[in-house]
Amino acid sequence: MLAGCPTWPDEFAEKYRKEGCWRGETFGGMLRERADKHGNRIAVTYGDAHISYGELDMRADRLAAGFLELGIKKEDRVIVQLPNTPEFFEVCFALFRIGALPVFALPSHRQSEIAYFCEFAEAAAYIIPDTHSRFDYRVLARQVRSKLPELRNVIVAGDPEEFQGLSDLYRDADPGRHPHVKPDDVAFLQLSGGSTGLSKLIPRTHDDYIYSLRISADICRLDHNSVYLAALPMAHNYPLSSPGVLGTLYAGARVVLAEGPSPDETFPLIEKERVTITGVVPPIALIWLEAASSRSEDLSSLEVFQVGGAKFSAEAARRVKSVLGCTLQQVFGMAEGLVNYTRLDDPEDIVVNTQGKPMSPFDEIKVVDENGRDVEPGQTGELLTRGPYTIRGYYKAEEHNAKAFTPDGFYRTGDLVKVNSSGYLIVEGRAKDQINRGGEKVAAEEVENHLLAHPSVHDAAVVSMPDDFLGERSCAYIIPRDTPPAAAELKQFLRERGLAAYKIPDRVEFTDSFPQTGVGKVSKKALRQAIAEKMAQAAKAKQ
Ligand code: AMP
Ligand code: DBH
Repeated sequence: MLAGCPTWPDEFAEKYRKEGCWRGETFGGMLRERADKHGNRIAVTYGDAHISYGELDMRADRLAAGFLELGIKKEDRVIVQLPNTPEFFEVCFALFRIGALPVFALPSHRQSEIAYFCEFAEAAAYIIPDTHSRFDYRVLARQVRSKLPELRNVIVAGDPEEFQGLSDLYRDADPGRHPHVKPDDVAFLQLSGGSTGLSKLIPRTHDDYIYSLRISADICRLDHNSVYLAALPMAHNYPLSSPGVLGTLYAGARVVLAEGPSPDETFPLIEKERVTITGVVPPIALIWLEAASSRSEDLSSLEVFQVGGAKFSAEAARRVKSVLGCTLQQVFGMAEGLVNYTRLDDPEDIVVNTQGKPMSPFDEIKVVDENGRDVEPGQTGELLTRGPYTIRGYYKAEEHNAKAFTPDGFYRTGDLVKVNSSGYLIVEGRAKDQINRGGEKVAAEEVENHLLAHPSVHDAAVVSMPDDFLGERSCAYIIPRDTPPAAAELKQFLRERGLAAYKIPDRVEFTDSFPQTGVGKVSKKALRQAIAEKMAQAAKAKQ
């Protein structure tokens, strides 16, 4: 087992095996099996390219040989920052096969995030596209390398310039040289949205993740004829696994890759490829609902439309069936594990008004008050969970783990929920210091720390403010040292520090002091209320 990764106590591991959750599969083996069984079937469609299971399997082996030749070893961490292109799969399966661990960075991450992942994970390699969405990742790699000269390998899909070209790494396949990879080995490190400062790294094993794929594929009724459209960046846990692209490959079905989630990108693909299922976040769902009536594409192949990552309003949820002509599925999940789904045959009331129920009968759920005591049934409290695909601790985070998990191994989700009489969860809010910007999670503390580095900032507090479109946006309250800097200058300062765009505060407010709680902490609740009231008044004045 990779050092620094807490794991399940033996009695739990035994139970999950005995109950048939963990079946001893690995990702490398899973692809091989699909390729052996139906090698000619298409696994991935990207533009006019159709890649079969057999080809994907072969290319992963050839790349695995190249990675080994570069000196990448079992348990080495490799930062993978690839958009929705076939290389994503080839790279991941090649790494899985040699037991090296992808760390799934998002395409929107910049120098601040990437340098931290490389340094914290002691990365053996960093894999990027040449350019994507008009951004040159080689420039980013240069910045990271100037801070971290010890980063050995920068590997580029496309024109590598001074770096290592990915396309030059495909060697003769030699699976006999692959290190032995066990089902209970960590397969990769997923990212948490973060609540205390920087993103934590989440160790997921082959056993636990493949179990989550199997039940997800089952609940979403994937079969060989299913076609999953990857509209969101697939490195994110939701489009990766719920059932996402990996659940789709698990089911032997076909993944269609979209560059992005806009109707211009996705609607023609749905029509052309006869897509049956896709997943988006609430703001994208609103855009699709708006666009559907005025567009001519035939979306009739779509059977399941998943919405998750942030709370979807009941009003919008109610419109899905009539506007898009398919079944809505709400998905409430987290990269740490637990995923809740509404089921495809659930009644309208459940589908519209709840965020689903746990996918596994072995998921354990508790809803507790501030003192950790169970609330009365139906009351709101913090959701705690434990189960066969929920981690027991973050990677190399002993101190944080002591707070984020209960002594008996329940993960404190930081989500405020209530459970209805049929066991379905309704998300009511959040106890963690995080902004959920339309599914993109922003840890307040991370942004505050960057703001505090500005010479004119005395103190900073970042909170959410309500937003019709994104659900929430971020507002930075600043106590300036003397003359307040312009808001635009502060935002530019954060950009120059290499912070991902979605973490740049949407609004900046200056103040002389922060409201305090009884014990003298900054009252974020009071700040949230203040900005919400200010926005409501401004909206009223406009009318
Ligand atoms: P992450 O830590 O980035 O994996 O994000 C997981 C968090 O996203 C959860 O703990 C929730 O706060 C939030 N989330 C995910 N799906 C939903 C949903 N359907 N409704 C409300 N919040 C959600
Ligand atoms: O927001 C998430 O992290 C998320 C949402 C839906 C997730 O990780 C998932 C499903 O698996």
